[in-house]
Amino acid sequence: SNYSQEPTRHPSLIINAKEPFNAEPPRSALISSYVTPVAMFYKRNHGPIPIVEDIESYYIDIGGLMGSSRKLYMRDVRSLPKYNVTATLQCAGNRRTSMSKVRTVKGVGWDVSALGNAVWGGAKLADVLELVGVPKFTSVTHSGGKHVEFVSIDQCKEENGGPYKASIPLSQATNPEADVLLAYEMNGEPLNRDHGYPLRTIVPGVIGARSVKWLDSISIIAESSQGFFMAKDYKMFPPSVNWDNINWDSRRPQMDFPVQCAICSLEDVNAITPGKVKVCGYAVSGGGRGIERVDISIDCGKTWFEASRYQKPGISYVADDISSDKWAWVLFESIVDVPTSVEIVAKAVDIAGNVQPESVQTIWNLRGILNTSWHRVQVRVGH
Ligand code: MTE
Ligand code: MO
Repeated sequence: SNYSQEPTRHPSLIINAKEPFNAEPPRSALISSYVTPVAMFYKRNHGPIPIVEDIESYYIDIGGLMGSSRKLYMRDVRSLPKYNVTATLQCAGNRRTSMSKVRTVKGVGWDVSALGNAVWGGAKLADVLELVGVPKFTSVTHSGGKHVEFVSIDQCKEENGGPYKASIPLSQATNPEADVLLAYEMNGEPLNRDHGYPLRTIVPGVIGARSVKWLDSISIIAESSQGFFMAKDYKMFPPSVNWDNINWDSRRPQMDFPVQCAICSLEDVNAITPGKVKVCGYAVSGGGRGIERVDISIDCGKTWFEASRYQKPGISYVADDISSDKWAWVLFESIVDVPTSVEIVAKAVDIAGNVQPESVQTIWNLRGILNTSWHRVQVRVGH
């Protein structure tokens, strides 16, 4: 593996690890547009960025526990109906740095920007699987297939130089309403190398780790993928588990992400003049659960008031609005009067009534995933 042919990236990205390249935008970039520009979208890799030169001869193999197998070329993918799905992709390690302050965790550190909201264009996986004889709404094939595994062409050190792999249940893959895509576009442009050129999976509402980039093959398998990132990573353990007593098989691979929000208009280091302060950020939940509410407090959670939410700038968001983007974040905004130095807190509630936990201590886990605790920023009033 080597890193001599990495793509060029935007200079304002904050680099959390150089090789493999892992970077997130500054907080403020996330709230400057509803759809995150490709250049400002976080980049999460486990190896060098692959190069696919000849798009005409590029294909993915589809096979496994099913009727038939075949090679799928880009022209085959493009011949299927094209869908544009607005979906927020979020790394399970988002906000890991603040969890690591409780107790050391393993993994790349991230502030609050290991996520982004994009319009993904491509074919539905449910349509692709139909091409090889797997009907819509199948949960098990005649030969016992229950999961769909995606294998990449990249080379990851955790796989000893082998490819990145992940799987999702067949029932989700064959459900057109789940909007699982084989995507070749991001925000109306061909995917770029960092984000999976020429073809990647997008699994809306699920942690980013299952949206495999740079596809090489897809296969129907009986059990969930035994790849490192499914079996030995991206699982949520209780706070009592440490590296001496960990039993990876005791937990299932994390799929949906929980309700999350973060304030992006302020950093802990900001010194402001007393008066009105704009508190803006994002809120998102997994599994297609929309956001019901975002609450703001400036007295450590004793009293709260509600922020306004929108998906289209200027139009407030209604959680049960049929036209709302169910896989996508809402942005929120609130004007707060800050007379003295305070901690500003935000928490979101999703449409199932799930609410973010108050403290990061209670959800600490050794891999540092799913830090969805109330988001706090310290605002210093200076002069
Ligand atoms: N796919 C491959 N082939 N290799 C990877 O390292 N990283 C995963 C996922 N798909 C990864 C991958 C993880 S952990 C995340 S969070 C998302 O891709 C990040 O996607 P992005 O870099 O397009 O933001
Ligand atoms: Mo991730």
